Amino acid sequence: MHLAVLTIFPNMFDLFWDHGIVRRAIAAGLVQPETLDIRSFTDDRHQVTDDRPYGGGCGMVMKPEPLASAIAAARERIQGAVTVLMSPQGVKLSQQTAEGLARHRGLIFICGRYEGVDARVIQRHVDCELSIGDYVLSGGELAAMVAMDAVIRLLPGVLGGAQSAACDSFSDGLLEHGHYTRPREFEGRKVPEVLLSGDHQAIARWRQRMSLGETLLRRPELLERRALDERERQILQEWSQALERILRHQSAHRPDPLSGRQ
Ligand code: 9D3
Repeated sequence: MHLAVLTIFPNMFDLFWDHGIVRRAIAAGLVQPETLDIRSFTDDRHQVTDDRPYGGGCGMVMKPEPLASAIAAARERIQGAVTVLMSPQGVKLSQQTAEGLARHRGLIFICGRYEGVDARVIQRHVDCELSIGDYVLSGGELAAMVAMDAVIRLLPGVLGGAQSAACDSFSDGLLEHGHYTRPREFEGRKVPEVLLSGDHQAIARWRQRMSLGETLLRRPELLERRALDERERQILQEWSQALERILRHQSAHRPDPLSGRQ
């Protein structure tokens, strides 16, 4: 996949391209990255990329001409690419949107700075706008890295069998169970016995039970919008019964109304 980034801070991407899975994907030829400096598409002596907003107001706006030229240059290099503007007004990135982006042969990420980008560039040259969540960043660069990271690990061949994208908890719609490695006891806490048992079926069942339990407690909305199979429904029934049992036993601890004690 071809990935182009348009930014006024191209150096911010050096570390991103140079580490971990992203670096491996590039080395394997699965990702062809390029970073274009929007400033190099200006034609004035001071290479200005921003200007004051018409109508007044605080902050500056990204000038349309250098950005439009940069987009044209990127489109020229990557035929058929989709242009994605990183923006707080965009649709929120999810595993599902990452999967959609991963299907294209090329993506051009545009990183805004200042208060925003001239609206006419967005109307004419941007295919979609993407946010990474409801908090304020100083620009689109980190957001573009987040989006590209999520996309790159979905590309065929990027992850080995041992850590295939199909194993990722979010592609399954559930949170993950806890993970454990040596030593068997750390700061007084033991690794759950079943993980040492060698009983692969029991281990798989335990993991599924913990995964559903974690999701129920921390992100119940994930369970609400997901179809549950027979086995998953049964495990949730068991969690529910465990809770009911605890609550029923509470009657045994109820303060005696005549004892005078709370
Ligand atoms: C004062 C109004 N702000 C809009 C919420 C202005 C503003 C804040 C931050 C304009 C641009 C930015 C820079 N942010 C991004 O470019 C950005 C972003 C973000 O701030 N949060 C989540 N996702 C993204 S994607 C790009």
